[in-house]
Amino acid sequence: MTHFSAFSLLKNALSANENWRPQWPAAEPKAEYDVVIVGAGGHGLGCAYYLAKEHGITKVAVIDKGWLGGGNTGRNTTIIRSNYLYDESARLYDHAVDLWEGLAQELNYNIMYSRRGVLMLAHTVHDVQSFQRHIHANRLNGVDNRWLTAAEAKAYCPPLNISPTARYPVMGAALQERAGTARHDAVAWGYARAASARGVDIIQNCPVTAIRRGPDGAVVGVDTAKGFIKAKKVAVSAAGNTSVVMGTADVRLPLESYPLQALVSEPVKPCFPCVVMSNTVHAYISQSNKGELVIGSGTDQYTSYSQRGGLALIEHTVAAIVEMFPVFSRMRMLRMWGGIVDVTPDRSAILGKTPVKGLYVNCGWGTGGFKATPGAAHVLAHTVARDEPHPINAPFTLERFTTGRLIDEAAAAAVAH
Ligand code: FAD
Ligand code: PYC
Repeated sequence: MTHFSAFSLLKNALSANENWRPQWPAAEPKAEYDVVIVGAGGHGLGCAYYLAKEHGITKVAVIDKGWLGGGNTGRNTTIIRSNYLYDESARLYDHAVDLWEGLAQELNYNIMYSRRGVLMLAHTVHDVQSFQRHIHANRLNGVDNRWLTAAEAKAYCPPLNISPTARYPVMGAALQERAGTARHDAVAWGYARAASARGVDIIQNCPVTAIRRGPDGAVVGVDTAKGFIKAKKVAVSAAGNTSVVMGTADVRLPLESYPLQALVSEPVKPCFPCVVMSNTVHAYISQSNKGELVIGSGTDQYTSYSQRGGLALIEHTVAAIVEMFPVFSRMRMLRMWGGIVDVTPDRSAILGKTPVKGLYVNCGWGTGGFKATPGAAHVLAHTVARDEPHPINAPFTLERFTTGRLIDEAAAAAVAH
């Protein structure tokens, strides 16, 4: 693997950039692995990387039905933050933010992590109370978050319209300065390259059709489009398709899969310094390094596996964006797309062991799992390697839906998300 450095950039520039080696080889499945990971998104690839690096487990295959990063990892709007209400969530997402900060150096790959700050706008008295509660809870957990008045929010984000007569008047905002964005594809590519360099096989265009269990009920491997692959352990990290994959092992999960859409504008010069989210109107916006405004909305109202959403929702989102940022009213939109997000009843992830020996699951990230990528991957690797949860993911069990020990971020946010 070529090490990226000023020297290697210069050397390759002198040969017209024609001598770069492939970043990872295309692998064909072997007959057997210690661990098979279903899903080559950021979470699955990251898990493979940490299994190899921190636990010395390198007989690992990451298998994807399509191209790596082609699921939600490559479709998301890249917002990273850790301002969740509950202690369990704060620990998990802040662990991820800690890892994001050093990830480019760790992977020797420019993942373009940008600490540009995330502003969450309050438009109602209820929003004000809810965000202030979040701020207090976050600060008790050592997570940075502070309250801004409407004028302070405008000073932080000059294009924001704070007219009190607006349809969605801004009554203030919660600001997490440590939050920001990263380049989504680069996260998948960086983990893939680093995992492959440690011996992991990355197998693309190979759907896993079933998880196979032996006579004692334990996992014995996976059936795939390229034949059966024996495995001592299987970890499923298949986002919106998780319930389908896990169903083949007779494990039922409390998941619903919904389309979630986003869109980008034509590129313009840098004009938008941070990320702004408005949960109440289901619209959020940032500017990519290419200059496009990256805009997203809430989930569609119906379950689907179609990877595209309805136009009505996007129309509503764009109308809200134009009210909050009238300066963008003449921008042209370039393209829109959708991903399938896996939503749990309490809007928190399921990350850990399952009732089936040797089978692990990482799902239920819904609309918000990109920010968790390094943290989730790190604790999933720990769980798979040791067959016991890391203290950070210990509360994120499947059993909580029978014991009632929920981590109810849905109720905490008081918006559908
Ligand atoms: P994925 O990247 O989806 O990877 C799962 C992989 O499993 C896929 O590549 C898929 O092809 C593969 N797979 C599925 N079934 C099979 C099978 N049978 N066999 C083999 N492979 C299979 N989160 C944030 O934190 N911030 C955001 O701003 C944000 N914005 C979003 C905007 C949109 C439009 C969408 C759709 C999501 C957004 N999210 C956001 C959520 C985030 O993208 C996901 O939670 C996260 O990327 C999930 O990562 P993953 O690696 O688990 O899943
Ligand atoms: O979780 O911050 C988030 C998010 C923003 C857009 C989609 N998810």
